[in-house]
Amino acid sequence: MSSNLQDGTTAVNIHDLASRLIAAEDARTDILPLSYDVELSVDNAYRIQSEVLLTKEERGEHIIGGKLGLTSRAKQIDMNVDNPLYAFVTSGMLHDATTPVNLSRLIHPRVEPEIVFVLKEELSGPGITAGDVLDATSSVCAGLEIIDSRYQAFKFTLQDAVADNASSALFVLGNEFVDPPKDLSLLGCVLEVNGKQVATAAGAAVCGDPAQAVAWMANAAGQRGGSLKPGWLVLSGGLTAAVPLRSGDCISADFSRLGSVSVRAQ
Ligand code: 0L1
Ligand code: MG
Repeated sequence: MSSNLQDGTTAVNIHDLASRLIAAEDARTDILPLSYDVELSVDNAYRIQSEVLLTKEERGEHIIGGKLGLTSRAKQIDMNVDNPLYAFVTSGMLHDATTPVNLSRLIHPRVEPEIVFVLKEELSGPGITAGDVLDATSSVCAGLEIIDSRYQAFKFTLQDAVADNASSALFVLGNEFVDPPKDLSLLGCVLEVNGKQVATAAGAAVCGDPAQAVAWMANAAGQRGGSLKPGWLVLSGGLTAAVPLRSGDCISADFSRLGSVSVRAQ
């Protein structure tokens, strides 16, 4: 379904802009950000994101969860924004950690460690707190997200990133699913590339507390009529900067309490 909306002085065609992103993903070719020639509001960026997801659903994928991006204060300052952004993950993005990622499927992938929530109850904003998130969570586990912006050199505005479903591509999960600790901000993480330590972080890197990040998504999605569903996975945001995934790499993240998770590329 296509719709034309007035965005400031610029007519925005949601369907056509979503098609640019889908075409880039299909062709594994990076493109100029949409903001290069279109003025986009955040609301219209989320409409483009929905249209991108609709295309994936028409192709047989289904939404299995949510994800947050721009959750670190450093990244927010970089982008001159005060809030994270949210997007959704589909069945086609869940990658089996024992199978190497085929890099020919991707443009310029990067990997970041994330704490992943498994929900047992719906979270529907407004008014959701970090405590509500923990109550609605059956378990948490270690994850690695493989992001792959459709934009050249990962250069974009907040609106561009929202429209591009927050650079989503693939993600892998660890094997240990544990009851959510009361304070995820203290959870430690070590990121290694080919056995070499490249970054360390604590859960607090994610909006001060990853549960707070998930609460933010429930409230922000609630404003647009959405909610986080029981059974969904929620990738709460990268704990460290994302590192490039290159042929032959093995990237692993070791979390206190959650065990480790790794991904290889061929
Ligand atoms: O998952 C993420 O943190 C991605 C957020 C979108 C922007 C980016 O690609 O860094
Ligand atoms: Mg991420």
